[in-house]
Amino acid sequence: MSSKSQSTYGARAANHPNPLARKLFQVAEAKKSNVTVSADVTTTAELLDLADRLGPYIAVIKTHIDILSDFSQETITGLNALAAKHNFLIFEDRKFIDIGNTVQKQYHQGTLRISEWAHIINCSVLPGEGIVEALAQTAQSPDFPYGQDRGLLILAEMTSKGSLATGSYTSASVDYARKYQSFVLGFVSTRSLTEVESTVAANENEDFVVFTTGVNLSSKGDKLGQQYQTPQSAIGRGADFIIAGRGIYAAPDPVEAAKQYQQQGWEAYMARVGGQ
Ligand code: 5BU
Repeated sequence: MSSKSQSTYGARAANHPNPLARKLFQVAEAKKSNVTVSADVTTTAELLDLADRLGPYIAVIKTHIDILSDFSQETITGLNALAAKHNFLIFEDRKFIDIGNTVQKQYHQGTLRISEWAHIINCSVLPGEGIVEALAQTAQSPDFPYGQDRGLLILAEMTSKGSLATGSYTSASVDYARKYQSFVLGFVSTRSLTEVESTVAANENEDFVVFTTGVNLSSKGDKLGQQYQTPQSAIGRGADFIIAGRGIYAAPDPVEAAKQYQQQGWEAYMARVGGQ
């Protein structure tokens, strides 16, 4: 695991060169939460209701904005207001995967206007280096209106059974993260990737943030190939932020569930940093 994994969120916030990574760690520290809730509901009313009720206990809300049946300006305004009210960041799990010219338009134009409201986005590196270069170019262009308040996670591994995001694909994810470090915050992966072989040398100050999906306290998987691990296991393997969907929003009491994931995620983190 990376030596940075043993540092506190506060220390990582203080030392990180990327402003959005600093903000992310500051939010985690301030709210004592490393929970990202995957709010996979299908109407704006449900999404905003969940965001408002779970807001105090989470660091990040993860959306799949294209599963909403009624996406509109109200969705954007509501999400932005709740992010400010509860001090959480918004991660759109859009998984861009196309040539550079297309993803630039999907990110910064189009119906969903993702750049307007999503602090964090992610992409697959299946298309090659150009996808990372293109998204970084858009977000770092002088006319991009959201300044340094945007960042990218590279989807380096997946939790689904038989995932092909392994081996040389995962290595290339690390290569491109290192090459585009000013825009790439880190990875969506099942573990820390510090030990993964890469053609690009690690810089001694690098501190990639690891988000791990497929976290669930009461289930081992679903009927469609999803594979779960617990907060303890994910954080023990290097996750900095744990992502839980159905484990929270489909629980009988989502607020109680969010508190439980928050507590377990925080205890596992405290154990990792040696109770500092
Ligand atoms: P669940 O309800 O906790 O299984 O939801 C998991 C969420 O994380 C869901 O939004 C997926 O699209 C997302 N996900 C995932 O499960 N596994 C992955 O490897 C990646 C994303 Br990348």
